[in-house]
Amino acid sequence: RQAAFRTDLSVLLDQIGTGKESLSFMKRRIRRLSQQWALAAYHLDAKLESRWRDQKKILVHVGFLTEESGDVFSPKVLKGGPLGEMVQWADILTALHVLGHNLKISMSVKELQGCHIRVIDTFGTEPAYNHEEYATLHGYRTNWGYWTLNSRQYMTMFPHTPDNSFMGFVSEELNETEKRSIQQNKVNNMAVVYGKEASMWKPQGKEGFLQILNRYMEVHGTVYYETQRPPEVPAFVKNHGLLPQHELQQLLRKAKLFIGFGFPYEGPAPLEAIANGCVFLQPKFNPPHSSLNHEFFRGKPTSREVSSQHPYAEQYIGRPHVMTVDYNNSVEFDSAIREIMRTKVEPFLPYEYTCEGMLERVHAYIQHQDFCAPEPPFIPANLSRQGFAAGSRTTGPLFVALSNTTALGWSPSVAAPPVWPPLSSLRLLVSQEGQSCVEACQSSGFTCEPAHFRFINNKEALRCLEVQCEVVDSEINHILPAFSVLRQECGLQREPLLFSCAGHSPKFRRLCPCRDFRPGQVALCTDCL
Ligand code: U2F
Repeated sequence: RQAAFRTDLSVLLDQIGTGKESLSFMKRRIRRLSQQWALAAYHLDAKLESRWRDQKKILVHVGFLTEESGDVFSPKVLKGGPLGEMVQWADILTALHVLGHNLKISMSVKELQGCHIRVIDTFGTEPAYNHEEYATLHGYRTNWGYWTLNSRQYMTMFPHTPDNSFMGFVSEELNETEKRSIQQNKVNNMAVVYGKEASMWKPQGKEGFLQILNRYMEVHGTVYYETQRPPEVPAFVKNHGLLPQHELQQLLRKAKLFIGFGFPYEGPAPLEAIANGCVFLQPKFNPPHSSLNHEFFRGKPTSREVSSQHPYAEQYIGRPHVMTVDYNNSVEFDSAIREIMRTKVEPFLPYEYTCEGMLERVHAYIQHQDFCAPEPPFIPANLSRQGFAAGSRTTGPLFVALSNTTALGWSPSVAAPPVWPPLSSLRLLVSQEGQSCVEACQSSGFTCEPAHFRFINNKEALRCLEVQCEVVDSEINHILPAFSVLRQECGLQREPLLFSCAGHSPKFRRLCPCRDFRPGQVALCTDCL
């Protein structure tokens, strides 16, 4: 059956049920954003020009709210506990409903049946941690992960490593009139602190920079409290208590600055602040935080190095909306505050965090990602130098673009499923020693595409790149395909589940399958829709 866009959310709201603060929070959010979703559905429908979309039966098992999991979230909804996960789940449910799929919502393990799964995984799972046997043998076994899935079955909150699929969530969007009125009513010396729980207000050395901030600005907070002001919150702070989402938005509309103290990591609030015309000021982490050196990330199935409180804001948005500074350097901090008071910024929301952007992405995943069909072996029969259009070799990384599929040995007689993302998006690139494919692709303006590894994991790719190989081994190691310049050793990957954008190793240069992406939508290549 064909899926038809839905703009009426009442059936969804009924399906979610009642009886928990977490569910009420999600329903309030869905109601509040309903018009925005309807408009997005209308726009995407027009953009897709009534192309066929399969209607799928989707079971959404809200695992973190089940009794079986202990449901630690629900009791803290009104007490400053994490809301980011609820924001995301509310938005996923809405997106699936609006796209017209046949949803069943499960809140109990009893209702789970064997099915094709996708896992909502906030911080992501890298391939080395996902493969049970490899993780166990090589020290990547953690509390989570080792489910031996295709790593793209894990869906994250931000585009961390492209080894996983980026699911995301949405933020409030403003129309032109609202944008104008926000800019007229901005209070230049008003700051809101990021942190709804008192414990988030006691990072080391905080007194210093809060004093500096208070020298220039009126400081507001939305910290949960029961009866008295929490001792962690200084007396000069105007604390509003934990606010309902729409009231927080109103506060952000007036404020000029939204300031983070280092925790929580990677939440939705900075995007909401930036969307409401605030500058987000956050601490740089030097050295970066990771599962090796920080309690919060310990046991998480990733080696990702977190360079600031919100690396997405730092890397994908940046100045003038985001400023990432060293909070231990009071001169730098002081001048950042003064700069923020001087600069005029417009409300900004990356397309991938709009309702339309999220619908577009989820639509593409549902329509094109298929983890069940076995991938036919790729035989680069007539792969030759003509198969690759050579790029510039003299400067920068080695770089070639695959020109077309026939040259790669896809003969039309093979009944292969269509490749997605399409092969036209592939750009083969070689990383520097020690560099991952995430970084290598990013530094050339592309993104790593794990689905394309199987096309470049062959001797022909090495030959086209003119890599000197004394030997070419085929091994099980998550940094392969790669080669060592010094030893002239080349290695190909023997276990497709270990193809990894994130992997890197000091003495190896990696073969990286990069691809282009649509402006503001890193999950999708130009021809991906
Ligand atoms: C993140 O979870 P948090 O819930 O700590 O993330 P926040 O960025 O603080 O915000 C989540 C939502 O809380 C709302 C706000 C955001 O959409 O509008 N809110 C509110 O309703 N009232 C208020 O007074 C203040 C905020 C992250 F999302 C999780 O994945 C992580 O587990 C967690 C820890 O790193 O951080």
